Amino acid sequence: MKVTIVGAGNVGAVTAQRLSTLELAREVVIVDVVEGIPQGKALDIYQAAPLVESDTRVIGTNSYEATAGSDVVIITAGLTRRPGMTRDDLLLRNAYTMQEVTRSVVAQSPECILIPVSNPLDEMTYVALRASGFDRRRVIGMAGVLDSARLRTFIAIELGVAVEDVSAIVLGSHGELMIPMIKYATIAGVPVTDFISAERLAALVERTRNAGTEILDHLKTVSAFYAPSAAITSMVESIALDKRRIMPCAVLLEGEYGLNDVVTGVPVKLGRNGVEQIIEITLDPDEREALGRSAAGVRANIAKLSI
Ligand code: TXD
Repeated sequence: MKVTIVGAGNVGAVTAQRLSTLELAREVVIVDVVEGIPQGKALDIYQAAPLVESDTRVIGTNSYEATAGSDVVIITAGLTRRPGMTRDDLLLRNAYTMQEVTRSVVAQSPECILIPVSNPLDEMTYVALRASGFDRRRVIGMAGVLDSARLRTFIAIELGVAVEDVSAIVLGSHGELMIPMIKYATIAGVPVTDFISAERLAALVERTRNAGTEILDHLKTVSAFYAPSAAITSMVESIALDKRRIMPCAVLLEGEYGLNDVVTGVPVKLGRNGVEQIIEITLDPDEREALGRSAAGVRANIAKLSI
């Protein structure tokens, strides 16, 4: 596997480190517009190779030639919201970046699988899909894996149980309108509702919705990046090893869940070809309505973009 990461910021660099430590790729290429940053971070990560016993080559660059023939390309390029910047400003700025980056990536790696990460995630995944001209199976936004990990962590903390025994899935768009599916959350196969009161569960759901903001409040100037990079890595692992794990990912819907021409988070089977299957789980009427509302928010934003 050859993996390119566009954006040598916090998420990009930690993802490169995780991929190389786990030796999930033969080569990891980090690209950024800022001169020196991808080169320096790549070299630093590469120099850990003998210590972590990894043979992954890690390369940093400001141009796309070295990315040629990548199997997977992760796009973390873009801005995070600054004071005085509206959400719409961010949407337009990052959409422009996502479009430019996607075109550059695709010119070098026409067969790759794209994993957009930049925010607003669902909208950026739509932009990458349209800019690439790829089949929807090869454009897979990362958000649900992170949001689900956050919910699983909070449930494990609440009960003092091993996180690996907690299973939970979060659907919908990445943001306040995400839909933590408590109905399907289990602990060692037993419904979570057998363990935690409805009131406490509502609090855990709320904490999950605000998990990114909670971290931002602590860090002030940068947003979360350790768990996001772990989420990206588990997606890459499922693709690289053709594990066919079921993970919530942001994909284009074409009729599934009654939604069309919009990207939102749903469970998919991830394998060597990207999305091997979109899984339609049974939703209650209120859950279906919440998913519709979540998707409507994304659709309204997409309409603001000239794509
Ligand atoms: O769940 C999720 N999807 C997310 C999304 C979880 C965490 C972070 N999320 C979003 O990912 C976040 O809101 C940002 O939009 C991206 C990247 O987050 P990160 O924390 O890594 O941001 P940084 O540290 O600011 O890094 C962004 C890098 C920085 O080095 C810029 O120089 C670079 O992107 N950048 C570019 N690289 C290449 N090409 C272009 N055009 C470019 N523009 C900026």
